[in-house]
Amino acid sequence: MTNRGTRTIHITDSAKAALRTALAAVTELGDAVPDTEVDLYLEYGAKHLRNHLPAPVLDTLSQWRHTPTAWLTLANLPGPSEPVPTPGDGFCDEALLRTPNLVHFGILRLLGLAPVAYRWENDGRLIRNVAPRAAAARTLTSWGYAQPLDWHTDDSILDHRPNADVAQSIPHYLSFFGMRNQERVPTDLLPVDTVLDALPAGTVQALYRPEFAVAAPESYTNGDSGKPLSRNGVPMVWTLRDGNPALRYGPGLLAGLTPAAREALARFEEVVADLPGIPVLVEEGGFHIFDNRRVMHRRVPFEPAAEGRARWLRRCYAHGPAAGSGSAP
Ligand SMILES: O=C(O)CCC(=O)C(=O)O
Ligand SMILES: [Fe+2]
Repeated sequence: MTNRGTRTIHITDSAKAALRTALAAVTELGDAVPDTEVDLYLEYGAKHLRNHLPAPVLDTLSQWRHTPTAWLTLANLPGPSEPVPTPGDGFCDEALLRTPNLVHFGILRLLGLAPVAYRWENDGRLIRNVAPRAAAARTLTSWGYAQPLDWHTDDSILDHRPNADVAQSIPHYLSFFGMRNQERVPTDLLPVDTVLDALPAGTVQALYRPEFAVAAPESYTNGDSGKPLSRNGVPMVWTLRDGNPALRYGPGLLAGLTPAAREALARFEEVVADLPGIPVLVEEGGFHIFDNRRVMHRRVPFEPAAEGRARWLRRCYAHGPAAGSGSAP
């Protein structure tokens, strides 16, 4: 499958090889893993990417900081120096993943974004291994695989307001590094403006009103205390500072608090069910980022490849620069 409708930036084999060699020689990390010293990964990853990615690629990444597109895909980046099997229980030894971590965090730094973790999700770790876990097969989480993950945005229960504390805010971006995807299962994207264009004006207006309640997703049920379990009186749609419409939505998680809100939610769900979306295939060595407010995403059910070889994406949430600051860090 090709990434239809999206432009993938393909890194040349020679740039990939030079980057791999440079990242393998990084000595400054010591025993640091991203959860202990993320700044080192951001800094040294970005430094070597600046030295080895072709100039047009660096230009595209730096332009993106000023005019971020709703998603961006890169292909042919270096993975681990030795093959690492897909973890079967959701976690793995980060020390084996220095190269992909330097690439992943280095790109986030070049894009002017800050990685984010929530203490009640994924053991509070920055990187989520989006990989099948037999015990979670039927769950509606990124460890599940036997059920569809229908159109949603992540962490829609969190605060959407631009000045909210980052630790309590809806993640601005989902970034992925592809470890393997031989099953060729895409992540489908659906832009919010496509959805709003397909709805009557009155429905759109109702979605902007703070007349909805939102509940926590399944991935929150085993978290630490401090996690929010519901939020009342919020809009489903709001406007970002750059004028783009933003959305919070998860199947079964939203409820209208007024008849108009309930009607708008029902219309929204009817329309969304019929919209096709755009498949993006994150392959081995691929990097993919999308705006969790400007697009919804979904994943079809799939049959994982043999143990250790199953689809494995590494996901990290990220936030843009502080609201109103205008420039990236
Ligand atoms: O498996 C995927 O492609 C996406 C899973 C997902 O919804 C997520 O990681 O938030
Ligand atoms: Fe998701």
